This record gives sequence, C-alpha cells and structure tokens, in this order.
Amino acid sequence: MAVTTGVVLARTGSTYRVHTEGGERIAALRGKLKHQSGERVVAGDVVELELQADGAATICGVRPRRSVLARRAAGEGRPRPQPIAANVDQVVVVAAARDPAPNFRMIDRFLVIAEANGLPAVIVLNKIDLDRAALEAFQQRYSPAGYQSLATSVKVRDGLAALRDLLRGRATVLTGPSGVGKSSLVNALHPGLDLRIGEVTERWGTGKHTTRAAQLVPFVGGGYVVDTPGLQAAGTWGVDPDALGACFPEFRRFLDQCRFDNCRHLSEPQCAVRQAAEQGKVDPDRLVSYQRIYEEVSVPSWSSGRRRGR
Ligand SMILES: Nc1nc2c(ncn2[C@@H]2O[C@H](COP(=O)(O)OP(=O)(O)OP(=O)(O)O)[C@@H](O)[C@H]2O)c(=O)[nH]1
Ligand SMILES: [Mg+2]
Ligand SMILES: [Zn+2]
Repeated sequence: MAVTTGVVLARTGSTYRVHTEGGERIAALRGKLKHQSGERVVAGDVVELELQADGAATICGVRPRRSVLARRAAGEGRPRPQPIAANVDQVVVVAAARDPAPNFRMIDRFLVIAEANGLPAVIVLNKIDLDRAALEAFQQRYSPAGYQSLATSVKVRDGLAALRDLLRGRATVLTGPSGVGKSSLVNALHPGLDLRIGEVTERWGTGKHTTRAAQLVPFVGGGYVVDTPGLQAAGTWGVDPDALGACFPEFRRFLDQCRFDNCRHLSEPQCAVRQAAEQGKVDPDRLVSYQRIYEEVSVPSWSSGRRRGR
C-alpha cells in the first residue's frame, strides 16, 4: 500500500476527485474522518491518500488549512459553518451587468463573508456586453472600500486577459449568484475545459443553479480556481456582530469616532458612521447593507436560543 498527497478537486456524492502527482484519483473518505464536526472535506483541501494495489484510494488524513471560505449552512435550526473551499488566497465575487440584474445587497454579503474569513476580494462584473454603463455604479459603490471592479464579457471576450492575470498563481474562489457566468468565465480561461453552463430563466431572470458542487480547476501557470454553485441567498454565518463594521473597509476610519465605544451604528446618538453616510462620505446604501446583516448576525436563531435555555 502506498501513501501520497493530493488536492481535492470536487466532491461527487460520497467520493472525492483528488489531483495527485500520479494523476487524478477517485477516493472515499476513511470512516472516522466522516464524523469530525464541521470539518467536511472540501475542494482545495490537501489530503493524504492510501492507494491500494487494486487502484482503490482512501482519504486517511486532511492537512491543516491555511484558510477556509465558509458560509452559513442553509436550512432551519442552528447555523453551522459550511466550508466551501479550503486554502484559498482570494475571493472573486462575480456579478452580471444584466440577466440577472446586479443585487448589491447580496454582493455586499459575499464581500462580508470574504472579509470575515480574512480573504481579499475583487469584484468581476461579467456580461458587460449587455450594458457597458453598469460598471460605473460598481466603481462608485466599491472603490471607496478598496475593491477593484473588473468588467468582463465571455460573449465578446473582453477583460479576460486581466482576469487571467488576477487569477494566475493564486488560489481563487469564484462566488456570486446563479446565472452570472462563473462557470462560463472559468471555461473561457481554460480552452478544452467544459464545465456545464446554464440558461437564465426568462420568467424570473434568475439562474438555474447549474453548478451543483464546488469544483477546483488547476490553473495553467500555477494556482487554481474554485467554481462554486450560485446561491439565491448567502448566509453571513459566524460573523461577530462587533466585528461587522470592520467588514465594510470604508467604515473603518470612522469606527473609533463614534461617541460610544460599543456603538452598533444603528440608532445610537453621535454615531460617526451614520454621520459619514449622511454627509455622503460613505455610501448610505452600504450602511443599509450593514444594518440588514447586523440584524441577521446579532439575533440568535430561535432554536439556538432555546438550546441555551433562553
Ligand atoms: N451575454 C452574455 N451572456 C453570458 C456571459 N457569460 C455567461 N453568459 C451566459 O449566462 C448564462 C449562465 O452562465 P453560467 O456560466 O452557467 O453561470 P453560473 O454563474 O456558473 O451559474 P450557476 O452555476 O447556476 O451558479 C449562460 O447562458 C451563459 O451563456 C457574457 O459575458 N455575456
Ligand atoms: Mg456555474
Ligand atoms: Zn457608530
């Protein structure tokens, strides 16, 4: 029996596709690893593999992660962290100029998840062929926070060289709503790759959730890209309400100027963040996003409250 290491490309049902020096392997998870709480094996994990003579492979260990992108698991009950991808360097939040129309509230959530995980984020505005003018609103909203907005089009092949430069040599997770073109972008950068792409339904203007599971694509010239399923809603799991203000980088310089040290920037008097929004020094709509997410992360779910006997 031989032992080797590899990088998890994707989970397919109960098995994993693992990239090793000797090629791609399908591997099952060693029984005792299945029950370790919250430590699901995900794309990007570096794993130890036991290879049997008959070609069967078993994941017998998971190396410590240097970073993980996690979000709140969907569904009822107590919020749990759901890792999406491991060992990533940056998050690219993909939006579309049109079809589906940009949802800034949701983009802000993805950005908060990146900040809360300590990962730098860049915004890619895809489908720029459908509305060239859409970029300006993104730049206005996100430049003060230090986020770059990169316009791309898979259809007319625009901005793809800049995107390639951004991804080269790094481990990147692409996130964003369904139907914005995440898989199309990864395909466009990888001739020969054929990730499934979907239509955007005419009726709802939303994507069809074509990508079902996170999938890692090794990048020519180093690094890799993780394509993830689009979500209709991104839960901001585990963000400490007291740290939420700092997840909006353009708020940071005002945070220590509020009258109260523990200001939540909701309705407290002499709040420097709200004053900055009133004076147009921060985008008032970003403050609305902050306040919505604050409500979400500060209210324990009913079941977790009950659990603590409240
Ligand atoms: N006009 C235009 N259409 C695009 C562009 N990029 C992707 N599309 C179309 O948008 C639709 C959705 O693309 P996908 O790549 O499946 O989107 P996705 O973000 O991976 O969606 P999920 O996997 O559901 O999260 C497809 O019909 C693509 O052909 C673009 O730059 N311009
Ligand atoms: Mg997809
Ligand atoms: Zn305040």
